[in-house]
Amino acid sequence: MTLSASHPLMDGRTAGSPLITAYRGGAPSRRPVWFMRQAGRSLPEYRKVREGIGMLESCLKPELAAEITLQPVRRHDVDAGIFFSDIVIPLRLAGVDVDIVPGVGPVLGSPVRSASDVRKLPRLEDSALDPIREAVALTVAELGSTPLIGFAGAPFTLAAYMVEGKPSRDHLGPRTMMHADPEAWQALAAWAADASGAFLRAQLEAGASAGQLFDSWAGSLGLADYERHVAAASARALDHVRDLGAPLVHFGTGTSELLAAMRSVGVDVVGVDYRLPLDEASRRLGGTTPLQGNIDPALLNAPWEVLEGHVREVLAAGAAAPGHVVNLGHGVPPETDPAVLTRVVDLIHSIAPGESPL
Ligand code: 1CP
Repeated sequence: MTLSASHPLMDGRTAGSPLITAYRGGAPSRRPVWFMRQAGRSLPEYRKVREGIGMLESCLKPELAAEITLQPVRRHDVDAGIFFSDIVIPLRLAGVDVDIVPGVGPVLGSPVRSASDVRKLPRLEDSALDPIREAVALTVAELGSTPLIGFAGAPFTLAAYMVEGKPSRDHLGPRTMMHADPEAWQALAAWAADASGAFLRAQLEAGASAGQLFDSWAGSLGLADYERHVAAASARALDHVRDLGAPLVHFGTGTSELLAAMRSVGVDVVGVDYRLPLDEASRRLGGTTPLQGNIDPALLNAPWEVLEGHVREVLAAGAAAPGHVVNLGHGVPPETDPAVLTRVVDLIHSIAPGESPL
């Protein structure tokens, strides 16, 4: 199957945009930039519309989710919207008892610790994804020629919450399970892959022009564990959407040693965190893969001259790759001054593609 003729990627709206052009390794008309977590607490207009509404509830109100997705695009002139949702939304839509607790993060009523817990997981029904489709359709109608990026959590990162029942530092639960009870692990990873795959497919079919798989916590895995116990499930999540032909991005943090393995699950673009310069990341990938990243979020709070110097270095290092979409090395910290983000976007757009940033 492919996307419908009226989809933004097919009807001429976004296929030639700077973002999609760079994701496909072409020559964009300006340097594309967007920020992970560009929607959210750094914006006063976000805090205002979220007042008194729970995080997951706000994701399931289509008008509100569309409005929050659009806020940073209007404010910063970024080259993409990222759909306002969360990686645990497919769990909630399947009927899993999960909530996002303010100041904590995703919390499950019953952690998934055994093969029998996995067997009890409910199926995600296709119709449950309707609020997501509706929110995406409202968003892309407003975005016009600016592409929307859809996303989903990779099975390991989702399982990190499902096994522990809450955020953790070292993700010991899932890392123990993959060795101690590999069958239960495989079943859990397959369940998560199918839930995330269906969530991403709903967004792409409804109008998103690219998809990003977030394996935020993959960096807690060694390469051997990633290849043996995790990569196949991430590939399975993406198998749900490959036929649509939209560019696919894979991102994690602390993944400097995993970049090639993360590419080999079958993606067009690799997202790099702030730890590894992009020229070195590109070298590790044989110079053939477009990259996304990797301004250090810590520097958003540094004096402008320091931040500007760093941004210019990121642009210079990114020239080593066959395509570069500028982003942060992880999400926007909530205390970031939004005016600084706008200024970073203006700086990046002021340096023509091909012009030396240094
Ligand atoms: O009330 C709030 O504002 C809660 C903060 C918040 C927001 C704004 C959470 C809770 N999720 C989100 C939205 C969100 N989550 C987006 C869309 C908006 C955007 O990027 O502009 C996306 C892409 C995510 C994805 C997500 N959720 C990831 C992967 C990206 C990453 O940051 O690594 C992860 C790991 C989550 C889990 C999650 N959701 C929320 C929190 C605080 C966390 C992390 C908790 C932890 O383990 O430390």
